[in-house]
Amino acid sequence: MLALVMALVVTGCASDAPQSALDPAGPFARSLHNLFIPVVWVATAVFVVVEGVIVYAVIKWRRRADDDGEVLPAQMHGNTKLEIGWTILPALVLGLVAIFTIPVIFELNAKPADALQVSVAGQKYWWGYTYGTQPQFGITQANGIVTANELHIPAGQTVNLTLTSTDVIHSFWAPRLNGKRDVVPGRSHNWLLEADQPGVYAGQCAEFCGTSHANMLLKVVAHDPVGWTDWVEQMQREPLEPVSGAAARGFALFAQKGCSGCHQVDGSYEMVAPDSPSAPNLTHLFSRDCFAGCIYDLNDRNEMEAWLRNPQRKAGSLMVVGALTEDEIDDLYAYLETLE
Ligand code: HEC
Ligand SMILES: [Cu+2]
Repeated sequence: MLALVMALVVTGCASDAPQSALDPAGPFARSLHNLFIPVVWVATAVFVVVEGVIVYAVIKWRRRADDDGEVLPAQMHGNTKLEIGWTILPALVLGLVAIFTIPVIFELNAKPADALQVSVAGQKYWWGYTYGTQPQFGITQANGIVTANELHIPAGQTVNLTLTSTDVIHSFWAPRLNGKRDVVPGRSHNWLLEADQPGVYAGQCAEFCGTSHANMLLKVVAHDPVGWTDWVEQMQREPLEPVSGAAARGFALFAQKGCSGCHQVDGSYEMVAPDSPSAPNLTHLFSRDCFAGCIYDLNDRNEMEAWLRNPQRKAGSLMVVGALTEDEIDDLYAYLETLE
């Protein structure tokens, strides 16, 4: 029993956990944390008092060895004072918790107009992000910025996410920056994020959404002001269509093999087939570090080639392609690499 408890306790600990709500890195996550910790202590106090009384009673009034059981203890039913007491006391405790909780609910549901606005689309099994034109954040391009899986934000600034889904219910969760928010088809939910410091913050889909739910990770990349300007500039640059060599062959294959039926590349391939599953916009694929729900390393060429060979290596993936030869894969890779 003790070994089991110890095992549970030990698996609950990691000194370098990248995705811990107990290590808040921004004001919204901190508000939740500041609520969570005192409530845990209140709950602990209640637990100790209630369990203490139970253990005391069980020991004090246990059946003794010399008790033959012939004389029953006094039988009683109900104690009005006690029952009123243990109804009112928990109500008071919960009322106290509510006093601190309610302002945080309002804080987390605010929709600050001066925040960076990003639309987030949860889909099987990846995250799509669209930033509309917002000159105050450097985004001047008429069609904004579209990217996937990695959400880039300026550090120290409030970001207002608008969450939508076209398939099933997902949940957006970047624990060090805020709690979870459901992403529900037919509805639009708001959620705030803010990171104090530049850095990379891990997250994931937190609502079971199908076979590859566990492979639907995300990353929030918070930039310092210079890094943010650079990123925005890179995202607004239109990639050049390759004119010769492997990349040009890959560019042609991108249409021939049906990739352009699902994937958009701004300026080159802009019409996806109406019945295709929604797929990540690849215009600036190589501005990212991870792909396919952030489970593969984009800087590892082998991972990308393995993906093109068999996108079903991610269970339940909605990417379906016919068999490609190794030469075709090399050419496609050469083209994808130009999308930075
Ligand atoms: C039937 C639609 C469809 C076709 C056709 C298709 N893809 Fe995909 N692709 C997807 C979907 C959906 C994903 C996201 C999968 C996931 O993460 O679960 C994806 C993901 C990707 C990614 C990773 C992008 C990212 O940022 O996560 C790359 C790269 C990619 N596809 C390249 C290609 C290439 C090259 C072809 C043509 C050989 C192709 N795709 C054909 C639907 C498609
Ligand atoms: Cu999901």
